[in-house]
Amino acid sequence: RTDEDWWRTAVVYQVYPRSFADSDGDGIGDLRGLIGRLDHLELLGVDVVWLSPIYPSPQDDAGYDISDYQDVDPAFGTLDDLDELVAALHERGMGLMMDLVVNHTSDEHPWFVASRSSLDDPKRDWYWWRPPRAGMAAGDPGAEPTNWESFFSGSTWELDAASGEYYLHLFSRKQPDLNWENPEVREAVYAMMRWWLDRGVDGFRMDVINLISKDTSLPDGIVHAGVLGDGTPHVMNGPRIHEFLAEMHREVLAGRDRKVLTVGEMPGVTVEEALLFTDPIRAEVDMVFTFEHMGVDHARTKWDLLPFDLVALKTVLGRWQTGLADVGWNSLYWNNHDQPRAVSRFGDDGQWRERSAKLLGTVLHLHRGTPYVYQGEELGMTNHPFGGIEDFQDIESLNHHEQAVGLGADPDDVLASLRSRGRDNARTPMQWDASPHGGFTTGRPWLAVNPNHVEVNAEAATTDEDSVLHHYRRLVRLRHEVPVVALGDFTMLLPQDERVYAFTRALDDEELLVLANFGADPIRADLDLTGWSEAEVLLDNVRGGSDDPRTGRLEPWQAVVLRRT
Ligand code: ISL
Repeated sequence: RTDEDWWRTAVVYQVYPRSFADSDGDGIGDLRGLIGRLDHLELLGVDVVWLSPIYPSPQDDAGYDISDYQDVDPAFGTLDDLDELVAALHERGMGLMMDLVVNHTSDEHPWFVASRSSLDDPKRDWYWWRPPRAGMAAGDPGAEPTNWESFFSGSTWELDAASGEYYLHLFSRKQPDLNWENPEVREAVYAMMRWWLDRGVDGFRMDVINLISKDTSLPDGIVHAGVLGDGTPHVMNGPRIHEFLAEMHREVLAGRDRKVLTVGEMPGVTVEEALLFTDPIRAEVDMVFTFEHMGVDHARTKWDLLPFDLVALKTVLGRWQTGLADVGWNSLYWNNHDQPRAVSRFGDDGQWRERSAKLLGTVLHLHRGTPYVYQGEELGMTNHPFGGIEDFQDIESLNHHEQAVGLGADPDDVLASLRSRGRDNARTPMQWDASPHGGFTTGRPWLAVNPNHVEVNAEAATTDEDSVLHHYRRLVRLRHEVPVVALGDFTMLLPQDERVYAFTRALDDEELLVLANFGADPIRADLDLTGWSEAEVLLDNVRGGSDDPRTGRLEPWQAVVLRRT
């Protein structure tokens, strides 16, 4: 792939290796399992695979706590397996994007082990060590250097009794934050990235990369609830973030023999910031993952459930489309390993599961940007019917449950939000067939397979031309073959309509109209469609509907793409 801009028409598929395919029966997915399933990705037609972390890790945060950046965890396989995966993907015309987790390491990484070993170890300054708050003794309640709350509950500071100092961890206490102010840290990360590129990988998905520059004065945060404060304004998009990313680009990504694809995961990023991050002239990253549209169904925290609001969703996505229309580039996603399943969240995972899954795919893939498909999304996989707390495994859910119940919340309410929003929903094993454990493993899966695998599985979807899978395959093909899908201008229609998602795309003399009914009742889109009565129906998720969608009449969860020239 030599064309510098090939990625603008690409579709990325995310593999969460622990839950994709298990080749050796230990109940944990692995690289050989993935290699054995590449036909599925080739059928879908995706261009790039983003692989969630496979590095050696104590697995405190399912691999996002890395103890060695340049090896493969034995649970997932070996470096030889990784090389074989790269070769097998390249042979099929696909690329591999590695997960780059460099805001923090594991506390078991040799860098941190050295850093913690003594106050004057050469690596002491590679992490954020601070003494207790002035006038307080180490370990006193409130003696932490700031009042910040971790993303995974509790303080962001952990006391190291031996030295009497605290280290910063924005996530779990086993994920100490690296100190990017130290140039040796940056060079060590760049060297590691170059090592992976030399090995043949094609890109990086950069985990919480806008957290690497922090306000070094470490101010306390505002307390919204409980006793801990919100540190995020002081750690997100910090003062040196653009400098660090431009340096990384210069030191690692520029001047390679081929384009390296990059996407920065950036909680709290605004569209104004994203414009800077993705402006090609500035040479930082190709695109960012915004979280803004993931916030349309909750209040201050992800656990405070709100009903899904289509108008809010359109407002956010429309603003990102407009904001990055001339400069910069969008990423597009509904799902990843941190989010509940989109069909359960924004669609209808009961009677209209297949149709609403296709609708969601249509709406997303017809936006301008690079679409990401998360494993199982292409099957319309749903949230899991979790029971009690013993069914959950994710550290974010377990810590939140413990903290919230400890502070007196009603355990039933806490469980209800875990069932709706917990990350384990995304992490139940891939459903390959109707056999026990869905064909994911011959052993005992690390997390239970959704009982609906008997019906919802890749084998059944492959043979059914009408399946969600084949609909996604058509969406990928449209992006590759119809230039207006990848590159056309975007115009939102009916922004205040509570049921219909409607927009146009235009490139040269070609125009597309997308109409989608987010609901189980038929509806007529409130648009003047006189110019569209002769349009070609490029895609429709309803077979043999009773009305002509070119009139604007839409059946339950119907989504159509019309084309005119
Ligand atoms: O903003 C958040 C509030 O809960 C979180 O969504 C957080 O920003 C997000 O979870 C960051 O995700 C990434 O980094 C984490 C890891 O657990 C996730 O799996 C990863 O995608 C720490 O590495």
